Order: sequence, then structure tokens, then C-alpha cells
Amino acid sequence: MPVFSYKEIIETIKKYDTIIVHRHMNPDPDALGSQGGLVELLKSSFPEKKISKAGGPVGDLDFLTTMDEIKDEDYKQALVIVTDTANTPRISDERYQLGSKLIKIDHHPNDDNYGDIQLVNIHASSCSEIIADLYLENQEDLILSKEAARLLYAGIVGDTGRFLYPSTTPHTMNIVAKLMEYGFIPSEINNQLNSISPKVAKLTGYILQNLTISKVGVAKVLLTQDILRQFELSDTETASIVAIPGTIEGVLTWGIFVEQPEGHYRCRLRSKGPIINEVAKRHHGGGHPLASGANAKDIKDIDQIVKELTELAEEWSNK
Ligand SMILES: [Mn+2]
Repeated sequence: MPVFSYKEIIETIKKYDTIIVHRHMNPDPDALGSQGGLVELLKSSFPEKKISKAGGPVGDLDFLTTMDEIKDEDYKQALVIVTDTANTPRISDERYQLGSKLIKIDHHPNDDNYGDIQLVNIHASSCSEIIADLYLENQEDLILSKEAARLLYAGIVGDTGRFLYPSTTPHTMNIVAKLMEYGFIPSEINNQLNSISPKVAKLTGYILQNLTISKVGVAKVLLTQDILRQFELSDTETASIVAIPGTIEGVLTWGIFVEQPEGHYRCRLRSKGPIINEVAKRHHGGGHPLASGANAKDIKDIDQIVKELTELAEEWSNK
């Protein structure tokens, strides 16, 4: 694990009057929870500082938080912090480079060592958990508001699949218990995060109908541009259906292959056991051991990915 120090981060934050927090493109609840949670935490702790959130539109997740308008000149002398983003091409709003110092805070494997300071903990369930840790370890310097607690809670709920995934630890639950004391309404967030649009509900039906499951437990489904048009959905709106195959008995690892307008396929890979991020890395992607993303240029490439998942599933079953 890379060496990091909370103190170094707090001391750096204290030195800057302007702080701009970025996160990854196509934000999920943890991207917004860690970004918004950190911004709220810093605003209540240092009311005299100018602290803002940068990045593209947040879509349906605007019940969590929305972005601020930031001018190029605001970056002069600014401290930039990027949350939940493993590599620089995924950072939303490339002006993150305009600041005078850069901090990376993340929980993905640290393959892209960007930033002057890094706080990377791959054992954390979510980046929001790391921000909560940052607060808990520095309570003499920081003040957590109810809104910050709500956002961090949402990020943890999002990235743990409501505490379903193995990344959920006793430490995660301790943090969640502390956050819940701040008075927001957890069930309200749970319901908001759990609800899907009627369009996505219909697509869910399509996926369940068309999923193939092999003998060793490799499931796959292909979503073509035709299908997405039929359901009036874009690729980004398909994120919420990725977990569905995992709920089916006997499914060990799976891929959802989404055709892009340019013709190639975005591959969402998941697993309940076999470590799949090496497969993702071999196919222009990466990610967590049990949740990764990759790219395939054609159906032959997809077949190769499925073959590699099958080998992993066989190895796993023979263990
Ligand atoms: Mn995350």
C-alpha cells in the first residue's frame, strides 16, 4: 500500500484559500458522495476558504449534489483534489491540471500514480469511506455537517451495493453507524438510489430474458445500439443493470457488452469470486478485482474475453 499521511493532506488544505474538487466522468454515487462530501466537510471546517465542485453534468443523481461554475482563473493558486478516479483520462473536466497542487484520493488499484500527494486505500469500500476516515482521524481540525454525512453515506451505499459486496468490512459499518448519527434520513437515500426508471425496468426484463449462462457460471449479454434505441436508453443509463446477473444462482462471473455508437463495445465485467481485473487490463481496461471495465473492438474480441472469464471460472471451481 502506498504511504500516505492524513496530516500532510490536512496541512496542505490549510495552506490554500481556493480548493477545487474533481471526480470521474459518468459519476456514480461514490464519485459524487466523495466529491460532495469532501466539499461539504471542508466548507464547514474552513468557512473562509473558497471551495467548489468541478465536473460535467450529474444526470439523475442531482438529488445528491450538483456542480459549481468555475472560471479558468479560479484555478490559479488553487489546490485541486480528485476523488474516486484511478487514472487521469477519466477525470471529469481536464482543467484539473491548471491548479498549483494536485491531491489524489482514491480506493482503486493505484496504477496511475498521478498527483503531488496521494491518499490511496484499496481496502476501503469506497472513496467516501476514505473521506469519512480523513474526518474521523482529524476531528480536531475538521467539522462534519449533516449534508456531508448524507453524501458520504450515499457513496458507501452505492459502492457496496447496499452492503452486499465483500468490500464491506466491519470498519465500513462502524463508519456508517457514525454517519447515521448526523440526522439525515438513510431510508430516503436508500430509496432514491434503489429506484430505476420505467425504461431501465424494461431493459432489465430484456437482460433477464436474453442472458446466457455457461456450465461453469459465466453469464453474458450483448446490448446492441438497436436494442438501446428500442429501449430509448444511452450507454450511461445502463450502469444500474450491471449487478443483475449476479443475483442469479450459479452465476460466478459475467459480462455486459454494450455496443457504442462508434461500433466498438464497452464491456462491464463483474465477479463473485474469480479475480477479473487482469482480464480487463488485457483488453484496454482495468478496475477492481471483482468489478472491472474493458473494451472490445468486435464480437471476436468479446468471445476472447468470455473465453478468459471461462478459464478463470474453471480454475475457481477446481480449487
Ligand atoms: Mn468508488
